Amino acid sequence: MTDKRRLEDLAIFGGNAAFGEALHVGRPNIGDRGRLLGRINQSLDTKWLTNNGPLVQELEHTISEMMGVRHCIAVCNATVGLEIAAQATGLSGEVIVPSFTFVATAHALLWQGIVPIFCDVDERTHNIDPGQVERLITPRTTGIVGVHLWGRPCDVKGLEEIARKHDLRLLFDAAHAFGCSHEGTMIGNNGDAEVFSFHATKFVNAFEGGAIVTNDGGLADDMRLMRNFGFAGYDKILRIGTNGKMNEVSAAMGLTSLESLDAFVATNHRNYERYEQNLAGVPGIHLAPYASDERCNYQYVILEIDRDMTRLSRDRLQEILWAENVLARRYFYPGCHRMEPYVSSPAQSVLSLPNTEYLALRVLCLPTGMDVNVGEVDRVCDVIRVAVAYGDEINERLDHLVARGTIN
Ligand code: T4K
Repeated sequence: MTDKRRLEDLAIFGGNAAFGEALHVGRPNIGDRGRLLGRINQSLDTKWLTNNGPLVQELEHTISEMMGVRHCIAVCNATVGLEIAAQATGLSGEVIVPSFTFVATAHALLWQGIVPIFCDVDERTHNIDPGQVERLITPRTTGIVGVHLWGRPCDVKGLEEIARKHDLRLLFDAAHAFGCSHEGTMIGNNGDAEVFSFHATKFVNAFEGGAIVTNDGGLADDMRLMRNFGFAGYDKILRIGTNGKMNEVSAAMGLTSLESLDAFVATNHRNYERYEQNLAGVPGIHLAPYASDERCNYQYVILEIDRDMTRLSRDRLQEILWAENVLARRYFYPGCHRMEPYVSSPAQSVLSLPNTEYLALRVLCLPTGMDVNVGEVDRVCDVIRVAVAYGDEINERLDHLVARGTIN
């Protein structure tokens, strides 16, 4: 175990790395392996591997019950789920989305020829700012996609009001928000539909997977058809569709993951509180808060780094952590509007997204999940504390090493 107290203790200056093995953001939670393998065996025994199999149906039923939502359509991943939801709600032309999100939110639209129009986020909540949405509406706008970033709910009411007023469809990318509530109601009940991700890195995973949830029966029927090429029977195609089906092995993992949901949340919560305690007095380091009166999954531990106070940029702090084998991530740098193909698109050239730019330079995501214990959280925090305590000296030394070409 490494004790980090002085500058020389940091691995970036030759000290021993705090971790022998990499500490990842998004290490999968596995759950009860026996239950998982039992379910996979069941699928092998019955030779029903995919196409709306019994495990997929059970998963859909379980999710609907948990959310208190009428319909759940399990899909192969959230990106395809968003594509299906966008098609089913008739999105076309332009759709307003935040830029501060994983690029899949925007890609799911552009992949279908819908132009994402990037909106700025609220600096405090990191979520799309309804106050900015309205000024982006044009005659070509057909909808809004809100993202509950880090599992913290969007201003749902604000977005609903705008959607109603301008007759727009409203979807939510709820990839981060499984098991979270908003004003006492589970996420999954808002807008026309919401889409969850069960990617391996999500706290509830299905290897790859996702779910579209909605209270609109007509929309649900349509999305079920779309998930399976538009088939309504062996030879009957009712509409255009894709292959968005979840397979039985994924559903087996999803169901097994759900059985451990409470344990996963408890561990995430414990780790979050430990980070909070450890970093409370560190100047310039702010932990993005979760509402104590809502259900939260705590799967993202998000730091905001105020460079004026820490004297260290977010990128320098990340470098220091990586040298210690703590693979902290710059989610979602640099913002979709700064990525191809959006950055080269004339539609985006007039955009000014100051809060997105500001956050994209300040946010750092720290490791948590079942693979991270409190002792490890303490060691990560020790590194951050030393780094901030010696901010100016670290900069001086690193600038010197960069100038000499020793590091980049
Ligand atoms: N909307 C939002 C807001 C999203 O955040 C996402 C996905 C989506 C939509 C789309 O959902 P899906 O279509 O994927 O269902 C990860 C995930 O790949 C991505 O799903 C997720 N968001 C995003 C936030 O994070 P990256 O860029 O971090 O890389 P990745 O997945 O290669 O690895 C992350 C870390 O996890 C690595 O350090 C290694 C570790 N890892 C990863 C995998 C896959 C493991 O230890 N084991 C594994 O099996 O994207």
